[in-house]
Amino acid sequence: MTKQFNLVIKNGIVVTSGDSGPLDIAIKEGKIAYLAADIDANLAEKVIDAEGGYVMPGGVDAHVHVAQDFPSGANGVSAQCADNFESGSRSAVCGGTTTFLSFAHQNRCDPSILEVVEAYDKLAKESGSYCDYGYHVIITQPDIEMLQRELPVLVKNWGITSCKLFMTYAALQLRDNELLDVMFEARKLAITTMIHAENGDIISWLTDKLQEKGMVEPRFHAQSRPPVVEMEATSRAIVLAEMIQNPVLFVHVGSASAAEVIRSTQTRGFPIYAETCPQYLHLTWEDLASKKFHSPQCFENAKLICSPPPGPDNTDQELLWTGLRNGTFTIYSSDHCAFRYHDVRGKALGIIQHKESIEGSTCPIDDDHVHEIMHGKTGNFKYIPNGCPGLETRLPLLFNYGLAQGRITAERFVELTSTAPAKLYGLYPKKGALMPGLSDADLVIWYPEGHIKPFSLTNDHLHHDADYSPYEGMEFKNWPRYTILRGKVVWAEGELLGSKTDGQYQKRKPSQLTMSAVKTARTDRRRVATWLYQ
Ligand code: DUC
Ligand code: ZN
Ligand code: ZN
Repeated sequence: MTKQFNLVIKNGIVVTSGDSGPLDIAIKEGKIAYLAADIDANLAEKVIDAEGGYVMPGGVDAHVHVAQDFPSGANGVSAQCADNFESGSRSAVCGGTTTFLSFAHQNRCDPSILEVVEAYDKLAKESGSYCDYGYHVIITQPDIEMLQRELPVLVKNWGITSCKLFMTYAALQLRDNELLDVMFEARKLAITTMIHAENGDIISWLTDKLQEKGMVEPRFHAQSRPPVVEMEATSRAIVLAEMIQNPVLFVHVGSASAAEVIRSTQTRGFPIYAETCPQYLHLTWEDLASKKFHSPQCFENAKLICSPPPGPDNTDQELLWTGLRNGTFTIYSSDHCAFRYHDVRGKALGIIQHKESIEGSTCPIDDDHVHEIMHGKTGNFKYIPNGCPGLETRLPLLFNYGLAQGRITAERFVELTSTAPAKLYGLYPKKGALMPGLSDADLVIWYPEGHIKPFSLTNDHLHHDADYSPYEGMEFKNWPRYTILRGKVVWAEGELLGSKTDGQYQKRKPSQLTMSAVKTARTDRRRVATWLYQ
């Protein structure tokens, strides 16, 4: 006899961004069907006993880099992400994430962002995905005619309703007038503008000064970008955004001073959104300068290089935790941007390109030579690709160090990791919610407290293709026990059950958070170019 439900989850503490309580969940045809205090197990083909553990909407990681090349320092060699769609998504589901958004990256030589998206989509289709996924676009060549022609198609045909702009990196950086050009076009279509806010000119100037002084080891990367660099760019982008009334989202906010500017703008009433990431809550300059690795000079410190860098000490960390609690931060994402350490197109570029810049292009750049080259060398931070792995550890870190330590509530955990990113990027309520009939049955179920023996993380626990994690050695007392994607159990008690044909591309709607802001006309003539919209 056909059963009424495909799956019932019993005895869990169900948590949404608004409420939590002891409820059972019934799933039918990939959707949440029913939530009730006691659902009869006989009605289901399969039953999972959550044994008192938390049951939450699956993680939505809104900031992930997979299958992406990054223009890099010398000889035209680009850095390459450690993960493609297959390995990135595999690692996602093993860490409780059921949807991620990654970046289709326009290089300056690409005249069409639609072609960039088509090529990126081909990579996704070729490799397959264990979880659902969607794309943002990175715009580096904002030709206005191209934007006016292609952005509407991007929204209509692809459901891509967000773009990322850079205020740093020579190959990516937009001038203020170019930022305005994109924001102006994006606003017309309710496309969410994501800003990488660091002042590229200050960074280049400080980098040259550090090089002149011979301060080139990986640890000096952070000195080339002190927090004021992020704070200045954040303030400038807010001025631009407010002048044309286009709400923006600041990605990977790493410093308390940038968070303060964001907070005060929000308090003034202009809607600004912000994201922070695990690296800013768990790493500091001190980690980059030896605490984690052998010595301050050690090239291994390159493993922790990301942009913006983490703050100087844990004062910033505490203020960022406050920002997660008080709403300054709308979302918490991984910014998973993994480069293999032992890889000629990964972190090893920091040694290889440094050597080439000194000796000419005689350096062998094949994998056989990487270990040899890296032995005992310090390299140069300016050639090291910026980014760290973190897709699989994103939820466990916030669970163990945020929720379990009382820094955030369970409801806020769900809001930051799932509901708010779904709302911000047009996936809600299909994703990020447990609404009967409306929401996909994407779930993460945690172990009940004390159920697993605390363990110290090693890279062997993880399922990405990176050869390290910045969080190796940290203690975990809980981890996702089950991950469920549209009703299918894809991860269960340490076993990967899903397949790379499970994931589906997600066409997105406009943001639910920024839309209301776009409709609110303000009249402060000191800040707003009101005539633009008359
Ligand atoms: N920005 C990102 O979003 N990820 C890694 C590197 C960077 O600069
Ligand atoms: Zn960035
Ligand atoms: Zn990123």
